[in-house]
Amino acid sequence: MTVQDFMEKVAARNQNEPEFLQAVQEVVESVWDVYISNPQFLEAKILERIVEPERMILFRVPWVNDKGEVQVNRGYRVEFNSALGPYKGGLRFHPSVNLSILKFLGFEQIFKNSLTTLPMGGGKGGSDFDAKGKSDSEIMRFCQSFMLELYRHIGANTDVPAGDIGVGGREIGYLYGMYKKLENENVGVLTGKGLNWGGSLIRPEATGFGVVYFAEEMLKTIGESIEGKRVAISGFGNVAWGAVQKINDLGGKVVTLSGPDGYIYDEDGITDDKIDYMLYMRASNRDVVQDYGDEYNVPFHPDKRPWEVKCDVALPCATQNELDEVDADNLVRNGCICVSEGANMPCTPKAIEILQKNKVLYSPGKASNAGGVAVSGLEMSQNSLRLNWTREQVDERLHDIMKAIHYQCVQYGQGDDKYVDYVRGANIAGFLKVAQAMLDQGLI
Ligand code: NDP
Ligand code: 2IT
Repeated sequence: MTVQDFMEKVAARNQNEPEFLQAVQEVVESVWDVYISNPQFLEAKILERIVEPERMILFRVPWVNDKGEVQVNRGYRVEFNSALGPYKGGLRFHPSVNLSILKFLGFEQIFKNSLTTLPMGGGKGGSDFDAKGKSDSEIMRFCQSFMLELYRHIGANTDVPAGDIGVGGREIGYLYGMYKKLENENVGVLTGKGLNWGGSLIRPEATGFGVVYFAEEMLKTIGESIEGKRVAISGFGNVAWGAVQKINDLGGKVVTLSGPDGYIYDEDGITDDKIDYMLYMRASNRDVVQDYGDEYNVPFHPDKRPWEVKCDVALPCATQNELDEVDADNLVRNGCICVSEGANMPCTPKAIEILQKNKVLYSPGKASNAGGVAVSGLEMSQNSLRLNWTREQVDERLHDIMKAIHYQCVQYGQGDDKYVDYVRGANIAGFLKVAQAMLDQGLI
């Protein structure tokens, strides 16, 4: 059997799911040699089993808008793999959401969670709900209706959702309120909760902080650091917000942000005094980055991506497939030395090939954006202990976890020329732990 034979079978079973197949292809290519040289894995058909979700739940989400009109959305939860612990992963609310996207995200989450060193399985969920232009009460009613079905499938020891695109602290609050009303219990069934009701310090910043900690580790391998570097960031959501803060802390300068409408270029940098404006833009539900350009009188480039500007480090933090081969060529030509993914699968396979061929330090999201789910894991620990750790305690653990993930990538991904293939490293390290756990637990 070859990778191609294997992928043909997966493709036949998962038609019209390009994002899912893209994610599977990458992992299968990375782990293939390890897989076929281990008779136990082969006999137990670990890879065939790992690409099949343990359970997928699809449901109707009816709600009423401010005009009194009935609306219908679709809700999903993909419970992909529980070998390492309860299913764990975010909820995405975005009009583009479909089964292919949630299966790709759930699949990636298995290996990401494995890399964190914490006991968490992989899952993902969400809805095609579009928050753009919706009022706060509409968002609340939608979240309540969504939980009215989801609650029976999740639990603090079963499946623990969190945020992703379109789901932040506000949405988690409405979802948690409804869960509590239905189950009459206060438990760590969701993460990303508010600080006064079970949330963890640093969780909002965690993904962005983690991406930058990871980039710092990558840069160290070539004797470099974030200090003094020009950084291009895409998105202006939760992940981008945390990354900007940490880049500033470490003495770098972020010169771009982007949205579905284009990107802004701020030569003076997104300095600390401008960071709160990112929160304002997200909470406005307008979904445009042009507002930043107007507010600070800096250039806005409509319908363009930030990868055409000169930068040393690029952190794609918006969404999947937002950096293609043309963008990768531009980055290489402009002297970019490090691309670390904040979003899930933002670089296309061709872009990755170009970056790696040019020996640019490149890390896949499952390694570099794992800080978010890692601190979610720490939130679960604090909930179980009924204790809150300090900012410093959580940040230190996060930093240590990002270093541990980096170490695993180097261990399995470093080649003879010392260049680290972080894709191979992350996939093999993440896979081995899950595969062994599946073997240990028998045919389930
Ligand atoms: P947010 O909703 O806070 O921000 C997402 C940003 O990306 C927004 O600016 C959003 O604009 C933009 N965006 C979404 N879709 C598109 C699109 N098709 N084209 C251009 N821009 C788009 O989400 P997060 O910051 O939480 O998530 C960003 C990425 O990071 C996602 O890939 C997510 O999976 C990943 N991630 C998130 C983690 C977390 O803890 N939050 C953890 C690890 C990874 P708009 O909504 O208006 O389209
Ligand atoms: O993609 C991700 O890792 C997340 N959206 C965070 C998941 C979580 O459970 O915190």
